[in-house]
Amino acid sequence: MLYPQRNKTREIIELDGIWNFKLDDGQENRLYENPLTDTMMMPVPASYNDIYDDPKIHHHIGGAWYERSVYLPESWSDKRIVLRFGAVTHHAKVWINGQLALEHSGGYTPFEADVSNFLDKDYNNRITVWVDNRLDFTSVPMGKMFQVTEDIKWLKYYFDFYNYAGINRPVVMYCTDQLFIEDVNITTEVEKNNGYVDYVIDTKASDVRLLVKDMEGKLVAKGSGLKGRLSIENVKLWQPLNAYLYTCVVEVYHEEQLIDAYEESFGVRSVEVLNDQFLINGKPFYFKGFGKHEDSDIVGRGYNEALNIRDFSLLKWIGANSFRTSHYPYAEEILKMADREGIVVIGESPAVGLNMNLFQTKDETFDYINLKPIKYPSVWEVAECQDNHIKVMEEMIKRDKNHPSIVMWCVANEPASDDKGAYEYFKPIVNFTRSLDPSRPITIVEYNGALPMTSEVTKLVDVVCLNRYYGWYLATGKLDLAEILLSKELDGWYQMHKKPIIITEYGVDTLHGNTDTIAKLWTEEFQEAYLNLYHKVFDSKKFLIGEHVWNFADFATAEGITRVDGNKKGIFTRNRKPKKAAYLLKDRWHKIDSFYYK
Ligand code: GCB
Repeated sequence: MLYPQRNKTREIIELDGIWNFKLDDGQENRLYENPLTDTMMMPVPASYNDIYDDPKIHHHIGGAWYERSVYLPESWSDKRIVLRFGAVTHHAKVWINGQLALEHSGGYTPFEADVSNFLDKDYNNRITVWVDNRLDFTSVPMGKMFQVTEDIKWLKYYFDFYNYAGINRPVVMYCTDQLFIEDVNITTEVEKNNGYVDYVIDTKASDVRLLVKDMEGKLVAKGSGLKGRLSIENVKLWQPLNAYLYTCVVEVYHEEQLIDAYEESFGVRSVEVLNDQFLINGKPFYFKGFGKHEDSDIVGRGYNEALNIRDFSLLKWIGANSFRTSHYPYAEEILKMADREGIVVIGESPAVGLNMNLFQTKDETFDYINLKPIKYPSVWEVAECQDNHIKVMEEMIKRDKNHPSIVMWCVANEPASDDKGAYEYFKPIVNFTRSLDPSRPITIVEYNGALPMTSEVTKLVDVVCLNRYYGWYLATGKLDLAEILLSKELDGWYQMHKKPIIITEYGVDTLHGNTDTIAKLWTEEFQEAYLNLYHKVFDSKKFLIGEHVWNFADFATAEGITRVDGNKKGIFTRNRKPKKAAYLLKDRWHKIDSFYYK
């Protein structure tokens, strides 16, 4: 799906700003039929949870209503008009002037529709959005409603970040001609000094012309037709931390008149997993960076431009070259920043927490009303989300395929890969992902409990990605033991599978300012000691090709007895202040080149 663009032929109306808002009364009533009454102000984009001092809004489970209106300019009268949401978490229904115009499930990918027929050109059109934050066993991610009595209910979700909801990303209306460019697909190959650009343009138009321009705006290649191959002589490659972007200008003509145009930027680079190396442009790359979150004060998971640029600045400051979009596809704007800054990205789907046992609490394993224990089933016996998982892989790849920064797809984070049924669940999803994008390697991130001989999914992936917490969740505080366990386990994975390994999570909860002469749990000194130990082990393994610390910054989670005001494994606080360990990483990573470290 193309990102909205303003150019010679396309116009945009931004619909961000203050919308009317109210919580659903639980009846899921027909509030879209008339203008909403008794509303409050709600910023868009933002999560609604932390804007007001009202626990009912913060803890809300269920539907919520948003509303605003829009006038269309005269010039749009014979145009195709599209309404597009960057992301609404997790389900949305949208009415225009009381008529249902679009519907979408999946809280981290965009959706749009041609709404021309719903709009009144002479009228202030009312847009009403119903947002639902509930999850179940069919959704990605999964969740479950526990209803003890009519009033006592909670939404259990099987992931460690706050279930922020609302219109979390920008909303726009844009217009195109009736004959328009639907999609632009670009893949590249490199051979000696030449770059090859293979393109496929989706459009009903027949006269399609392409121009490729370099960063100075100089024409470097020209083509025409719906598909083809262009070559760029003396090509400048997109390199980690040294990005170079070309622009492909696609134009559609009718009777020699320009009727639609779209400019897609792309980089020329190659990616390949060969033996125990991850090659970018033919050279072995070493991942240094973080698992992140889209998370900040007040706006929650709402798109936050200033914060995102600040984060890229900190990534550069600390010497990182990559991050993973844990645990959902991030805003398109963030990927554009990564393309431009040369930050390498592992693009992850929202399939987090297909591993309910990791998250069970006493409340869910004991039926208080009938006073008996409840047996927790294996996730593969209850998950009904395979179709939606495939759908979200498709949405993510269709949205993100042209970003040079994305070098690998992560199909899921920490599923119960060692439970019977994991292989059957993942095989069709991985096959589908490969068929849609054969150009990028694939991974599934393994949880603490999965071992080289028990994981059923390692044979499906190109790179083994492990989240490891020896010294924290296991062998708590015993770093000498942690060192032995980590080292042995890493050797075990490599010996058995002969695939390169990235540690996609390692880290400890650390309270900023909590310091001690003895490196005790939760102190800044312990975080440093833990990282030093892991780095010593990493440096002794040639097949270990990357280190992503968990997490870039402290972030909000559901309340719980192991979370003090959220997850504190950040190297930066939630306000982006460095903990002591930030300097340790800065020192280490600036000495590690992106290429040929191993
Ligand atoms: C994990 C999860 C991540 C959690 C982290 C933790 O393995 O992938 O979402 O936040 O552990 O801190 O427990």
